[in-house]
Amino acid sequence: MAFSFFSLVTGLYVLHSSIALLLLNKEVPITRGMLYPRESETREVHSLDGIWNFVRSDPDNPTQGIRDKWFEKDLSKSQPTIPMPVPASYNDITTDNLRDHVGTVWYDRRFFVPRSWRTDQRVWLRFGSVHYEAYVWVNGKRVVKHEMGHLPFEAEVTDVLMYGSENRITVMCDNALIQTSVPQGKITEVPNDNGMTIVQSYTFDFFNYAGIHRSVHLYTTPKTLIEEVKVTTNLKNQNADGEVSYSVSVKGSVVNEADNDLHIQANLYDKEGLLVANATSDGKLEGELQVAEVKPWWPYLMHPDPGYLYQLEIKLLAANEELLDVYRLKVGLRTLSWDQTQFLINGKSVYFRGFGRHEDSDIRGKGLDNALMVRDFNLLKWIGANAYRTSHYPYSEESMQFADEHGIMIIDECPSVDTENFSQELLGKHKSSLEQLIHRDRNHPSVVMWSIANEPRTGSLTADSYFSLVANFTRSLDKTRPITAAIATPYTKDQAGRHLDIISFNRYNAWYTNTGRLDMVTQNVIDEAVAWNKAYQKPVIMSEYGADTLEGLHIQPAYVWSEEFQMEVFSRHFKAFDELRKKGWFIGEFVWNFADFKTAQSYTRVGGNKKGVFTRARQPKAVAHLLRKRYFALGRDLDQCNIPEDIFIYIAEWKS
Ligand code: BDP
Repeated sequence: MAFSFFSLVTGLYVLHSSIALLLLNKEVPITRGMLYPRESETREVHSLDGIWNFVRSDPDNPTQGIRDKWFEKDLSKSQPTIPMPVPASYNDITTDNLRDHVGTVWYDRRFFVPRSWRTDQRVWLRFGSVHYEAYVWVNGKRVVKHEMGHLPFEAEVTDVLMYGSENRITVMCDNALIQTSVPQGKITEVPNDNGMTIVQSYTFDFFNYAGIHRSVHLYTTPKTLIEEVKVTTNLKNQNADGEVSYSVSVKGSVVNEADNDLHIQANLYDKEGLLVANATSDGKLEGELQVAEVKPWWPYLMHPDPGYLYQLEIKLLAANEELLDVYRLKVGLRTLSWDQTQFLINGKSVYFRGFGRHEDSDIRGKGLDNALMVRDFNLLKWIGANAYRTSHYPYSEESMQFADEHGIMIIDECPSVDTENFSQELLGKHKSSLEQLIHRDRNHPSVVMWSIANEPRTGSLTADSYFSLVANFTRSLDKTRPITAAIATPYTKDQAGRHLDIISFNRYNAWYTNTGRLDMVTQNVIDEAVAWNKAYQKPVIMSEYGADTLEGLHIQPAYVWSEEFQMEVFSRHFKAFDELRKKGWFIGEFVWNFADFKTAQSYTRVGGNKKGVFTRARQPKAVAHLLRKRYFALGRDLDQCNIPEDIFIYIAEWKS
């Protein structure tokens, strides 16, 4: 009996390990180009944002539009259309059940291309993001297909455009998530009152908003163009001098690089527009700029002048010095380093005080909204945060630029959330999501860490080999930043931590475990953080903690869902964090969540997840004032920042 039980266990183990071994490290497609569209003396940018025409497909017949070739003429000739704003999620725009639509939807619009664009140049069509899968036609010809929300894609459309006349763009977008998409979901057919219906389900805790989420641009480039710019920076002599290394790749050169025909003139300007360094690469498309008396990029509250950015001007020149193309980007000079106990920026140890967030708001869903973005950064600065994690997918490029400007550090997360049922196909897509993310964000000084997943199911041996492959792949693309993942699997079972540089854990003491027990928070947090550190000997971050809170609900003594309870939960965590900080390897605290956000319908969610420190309308709950005091107190103690005058309101004269 004992023997057969043993063989059964061994058999299962072998089976499990062999599944683990089946995951192979296959190549993933590598992104080219995709520089953020910027105007220059050689480039023009036109926006295609606005009101588009929109059709939802019959959920039972999602490919009808392809078969019937809806892209060959105006959508309105095939189906009745409704107006739809771009960028925006389509879900909350109408008053009917478009919110819960599963499958494909179609967009189209007409646009003019000026006659002047016919000259000797190229035209590109670029999407900031479409969730989840997009097929794009211009004048009836398919120009690009892209899978993965929250990431940009583009296509050259020079030869399909009609110059000096009207053109049509058609987009089919599919929101279906399956077991091999990133993130994963399930599509099932279930009986309803009228027969059968298609249902989308997913385990992650935010609404699967879909549509054309970010801006659509047409832009021109010369025929021979700067296709890629990769920048790394370094500081030397105790941050007195700086170095910017750049490498450029060019598309469409008539002669190859080895012939020394093309070269780069790189100029670096400071904030006042003064030239501080320049170099002309000699037949090469890369080089270094030395910056004396450099102003390093520092995080908010770690320096009186945070987020200092230079402008790097890249000029592509022909052999005869003819200017072929110009591209400018902002550059922050800083160094990152890490070891078994700390994470340093410019040689100074960092303590992260931040948030997990969402791109989410009323009506627009996950659509880019500049007003919301600027308000969010004002709130981040008001509350004294120095960091956030782009939970649980890449955020807009515009927000990454804003974070650079304001000195907010970003833990940049790919869209893999609740990762499970590890398969070869999933691994390929997961790696591709990281490849696209790193390609997009590698030049941002604000990006200080890559997060390769949120709450993956890391308890199995398959997870071990899966995350070893994902982490090594990420390192192969960027060695300058550490890797983390926000883990909720208990440390006793976790198989992923050994592949990370920094351990992040999510835990909801007094909420999902020991609900309401405020007396069971502090010691549990300390014990768990200590255990993670002991297991892996790496720096530890608490990447999520919090409690759902209905704004305006007050109950004394504290009771779940009340503002008092949220404040108490936070305060008990603060106590644990201060104990942990003394140990020397605890490097950060991230509240869940910055603001209330929408989720799928569930009886545990009242109109969505209410763990926000701010409401969905971006107004503070009571806890925001408490958190503000802590974040500034930490800033003063650790980084000698100034405290805003209004942080302590007058109550009485204290007699000591
Ligand atoms: C964590 C998830 C996060 C959820 C949060 C919650 O990482 O996405 O929103 O729990 O339940 O497990 O509030």
